[in-house]
Amino acid sequence: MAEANTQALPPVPEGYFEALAEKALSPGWAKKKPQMWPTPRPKYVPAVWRYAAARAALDQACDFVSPEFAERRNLIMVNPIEGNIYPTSMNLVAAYQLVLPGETARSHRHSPNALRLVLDAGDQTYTIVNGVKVDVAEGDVVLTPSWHWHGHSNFGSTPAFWIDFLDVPLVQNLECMFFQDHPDRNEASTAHEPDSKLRNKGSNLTTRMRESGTVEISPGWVNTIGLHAIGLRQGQSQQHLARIDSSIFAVTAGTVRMQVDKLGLVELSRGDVIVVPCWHAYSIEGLSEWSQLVRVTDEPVMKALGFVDVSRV
Ligand code: GTQ
Ligand code: FE2
Repeated sequence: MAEANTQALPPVPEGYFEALAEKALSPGWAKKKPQMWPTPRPKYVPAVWRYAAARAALDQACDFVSPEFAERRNLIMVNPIEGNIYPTSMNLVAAYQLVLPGETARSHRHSPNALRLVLDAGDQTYTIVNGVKVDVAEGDVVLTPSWHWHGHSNFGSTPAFWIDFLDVPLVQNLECMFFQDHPDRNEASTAHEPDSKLRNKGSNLTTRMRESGTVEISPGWVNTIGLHAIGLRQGQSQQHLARIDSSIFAVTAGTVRMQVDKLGLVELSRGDVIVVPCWHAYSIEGLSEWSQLVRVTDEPVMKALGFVDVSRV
């Protein structure tokens, strides 16, 4: 549309654009690329990670990643787009983590919000949050909101595997990153609260999912991350149009079949993870007698900022 006009305009003086560039100015009428578009254009892609593969690789890592670094013995689910080295979705990162019996991961706190979804853990496995020892067991969702001290200990005899979810990519983009190691290296616990508000027991979530299908987990406890537990009976399914938030799903029971734009059909079982970036329609169907997923999203960020899908209104 601008072309017809440009032809009628006088020529641009010699060296004009070069002089602009030296002043760090760029002509808005001759952009190198458009900066707005009609509907979202996600740069991240749908992708799947398998628990069995991650677990085998973590087991292997024990030979060369010492307990000293136990808080870093994790495998980050890096979205497989060109040049990416970290985020799983636009605003979130997910990682499989292993804490062996007898290990304690150093305590620290950071501005990013974090949570853990426990895949496998035996007795005597704890997260210490702000001095409170919180038990973790299979299926639990344990929250460590922004700037809460946290460390992990496995005093039992079984390896503990969980998935961490953090809003680190969001915090990096907002440039509000703060991080501190705990002065005592491992924070001593001053209380033991197996029923801490920060812990959503897997067994309770299952009961609630069986009653009402989808359950919102700890709404409002973490400002940036939305958490839902989804229960599906065999053959039960959900269809979702493209949406403005991005989701990471982890299966916590049974097997589901998902259909995702640009990815197609996949089957996912306990511990498997899939990322559905914004603006990808998807569906989920329960294949087992009973299946469960946890959906981790940046929905609260969109809501808080007042952004909505205006394309269908
Ligand atoms: O859960 O706080 O995967 O601090 C890496 C660093 C998880 C966490 C990771 C962390 C955490
Ligand atoms: Fe942390």
